[in-house]
Amino acid sequence: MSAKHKVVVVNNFHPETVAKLDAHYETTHLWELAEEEKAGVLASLNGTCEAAASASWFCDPKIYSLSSLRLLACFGVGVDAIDFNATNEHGIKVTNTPDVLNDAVADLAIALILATARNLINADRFVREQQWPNGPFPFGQSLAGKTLGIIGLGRIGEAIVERSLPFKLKIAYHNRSPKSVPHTYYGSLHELAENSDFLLNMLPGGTGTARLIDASVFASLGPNGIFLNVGRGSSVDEPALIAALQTGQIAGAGLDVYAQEPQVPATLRELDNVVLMPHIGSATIQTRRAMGDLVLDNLAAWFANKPLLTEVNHA
Ligand code: NAP
Ligand code: 8YV
Repeated sequence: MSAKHKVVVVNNFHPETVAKLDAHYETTHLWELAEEEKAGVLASLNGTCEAAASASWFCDPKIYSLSSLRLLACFGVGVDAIDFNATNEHGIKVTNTPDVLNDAVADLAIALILATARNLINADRFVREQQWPNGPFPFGQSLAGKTLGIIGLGRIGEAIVERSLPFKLKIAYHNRSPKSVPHTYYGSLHELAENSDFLLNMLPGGTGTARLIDASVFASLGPNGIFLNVGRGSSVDEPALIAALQTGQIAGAGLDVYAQEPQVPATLRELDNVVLMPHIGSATIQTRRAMGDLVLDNLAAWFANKPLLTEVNHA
């Protein structure tokens, strides 16, 4: 029997997948080592270990000191935690887990649209706190005929559109360039915001999108507008969002992602016009399993000298 290939597992990104990695490979669990041990252990793997697996949204930069590393197989689609200067410099290929999570994330986006438009979380509290006998719950907003503006219409955005059309929402979007889709394109983020009832952010993180959605975008969205963020917290100026919610500059927000996860500012948590989720877009048993299997499939392809399934092209 041939020896198992070595794989460094950077963090405990999905215990079920990590167990499968442990079964298939000779693994080193980097996160279980003391900080002062890591450099020595990685140095001892030099020359015999060429692959690592990590969460895509957080990584340990010490992994780049493993100079024989050639593949970093990431769990997650948004690869904003990966240092592409380091991977390019060291000739490390990076894979991620696109598409298999589109449905779950799109479902959560729709849930946030409904929860904010119909004030569902407060309505639940209203019943539990026995407020109903004192009078009816305030009316919400209908979806039919309203415009959903999507910032970053890509794979997940398309899955959101597919779910939005049966709710009779009209679709508009802003990307850096228009796509061949039958939805209204706005070359300006502000124009999209002005023409949207629901403004949903699906942008990736990273320096290219940092704080792109700022106070001026919330001013354009206006006092009846609802902002939704299922992309990345880093692309939003969070203090500006909180100020817009506090002053009624926008009507409400539904958020799955934040600037400094898992920290959510108290000023946001105390507002009644927001629905807050703990970054659970892809968090279903089936989706996380599919993401993990894609990590395993990319590693298997690498060790079999076959083309990678989902390489991130980050020129
Ligand atoms: P995708 O297919 O690459 O879509 C992203 C879209 O954003 C692209 O269509 C791109 O179009 C547009 N875009 C990128 N930079 C832009 C910019 N500076 N200005 C305007 N538009 C820009 O990615 P995806 O698979 O849909 O995933 C999107 C993101 O969702 C991920 O990167 C991740 O951060 C986030 N995510 C969140 C969760 C969650 O649990 N909440 C789960 C999965 C993913 P152009 O290139 O034409 O501009
Ligand atoms: C998860 C995500 O939060 O894929 C992404 O970019 O943000 C989500 O799927 C993450 O991958 C969980 O580890």
